[in-house]
Amino acid sequence: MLAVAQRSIALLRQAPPQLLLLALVTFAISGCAFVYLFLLIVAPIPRAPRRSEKTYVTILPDGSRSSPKELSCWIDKFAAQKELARRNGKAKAPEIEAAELFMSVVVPAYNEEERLGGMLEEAVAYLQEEYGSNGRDGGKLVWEILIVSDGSTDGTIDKALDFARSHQLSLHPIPEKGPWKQQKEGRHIPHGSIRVIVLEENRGKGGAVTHGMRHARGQYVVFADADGASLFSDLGKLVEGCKAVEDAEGRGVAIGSRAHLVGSEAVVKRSKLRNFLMHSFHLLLRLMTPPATARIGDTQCGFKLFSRPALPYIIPYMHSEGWIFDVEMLMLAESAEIPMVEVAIGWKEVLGSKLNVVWDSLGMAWGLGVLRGAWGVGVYRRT
Ligand SMILES: Nc1nc2c(ncn2[C@@H]2O[C@H](COP(=O)(O)OP(=O)(O)OP(=O)(O)O)[C@@H](O)[C@H]2O)c(=O)[nH]1
Ligand SMILES: [Mg+2]
Repeated sequence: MLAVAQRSIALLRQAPPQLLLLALVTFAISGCAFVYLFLLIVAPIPRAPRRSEKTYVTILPDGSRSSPKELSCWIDKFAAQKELARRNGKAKAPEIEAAELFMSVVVPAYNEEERLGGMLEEAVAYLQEEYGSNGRDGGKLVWEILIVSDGSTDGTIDKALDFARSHQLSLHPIPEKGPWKQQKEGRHIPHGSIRVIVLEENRGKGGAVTHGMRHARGQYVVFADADGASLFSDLGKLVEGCKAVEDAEGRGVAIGSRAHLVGSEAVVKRSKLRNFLMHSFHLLLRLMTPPATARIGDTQCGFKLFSRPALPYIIPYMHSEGWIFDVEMLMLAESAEIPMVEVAIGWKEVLGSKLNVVWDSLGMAWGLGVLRGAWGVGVYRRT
């Protein structure tokens, strides 16, 4: 082995410099081509939404379940306008269609029949109190909740619709148990506030969130986990934070953050392995992401708010279907120079997490590597 190496080095020494240079360039080009091809094969490309996934069901005023209705989809209209502008040689990108209501809440839900009720109870309590007149006196809706069932095989869909029915029909709905505070009675909500979208097959949290955000009608769009771990009433802080940093086009992102809780009881109580993996992931993030994303203390919190004008710069270019999607969203926002702000929120450990600490951490590290590589070599495009 040593002899072979020595012979090769001797041969290289004898070779003319032009030949050496050629060998080096060929080696570099084939290396780049290999990396590009590899990333082309492994980088996830989301599947197109199926016909049924572009519909929703809700509860009608008489309490019955609606037949599937067409979802309004800003992204389809936006893409069509963009294509038209391109054909007409216009350089300026079109604007996203106007909001129909103030707040859209997207809830990704994978087998969440146990946890969804408590989260919804808190969400509607806050939304109805804060943006009160939702649909009152036949008026327009002010908020909506889009529950995206991510190929759930349990009773998630029925749970969501039962919640909508009981809260819209009864004057005194029986409150669901929530992780934060118990109310004496549930909140009465107008019909149509809750829409259920069903993905035929499981895509992962990133796929479910992105799908919901393609169909949001709000001026602000927040996604929130179905487990109710984030203190929902901190939504107001996110809105304030976002408004404070929005640019001239109204673009802004507010990132719910648990970074201030590191060292607190809730985090310390987590297993040593989980905390170790969390810190390793943060280190990896800091090394591999561009500066504004790298500065964010908590990229993974399931409570992030986007102003509507920011959406066309992020949602059409999303690829990640799994847990790493938050990082992709933030990197896209950063590359479009959208102002971002991290906002400390209340948070609570909720039983029933489906996260597999070891496998999902490995998956996240792999996902981050592929994402960064695909960005670097141009497999993922951002315009
Ligand atoms: N595990 C999992 N969750 C999904 C999936 N698709 C959507 N989700 C939703 O993603 C959200 C986060 O799931 P959790 O199990 O609470 O995971 P987490 O919040 O990242 O982790 P914890 O901090 O342990 O709670 C929930 O609303 C899930 O229902 C999926 O394919 N798998
Ligand atoms: Mg959770």
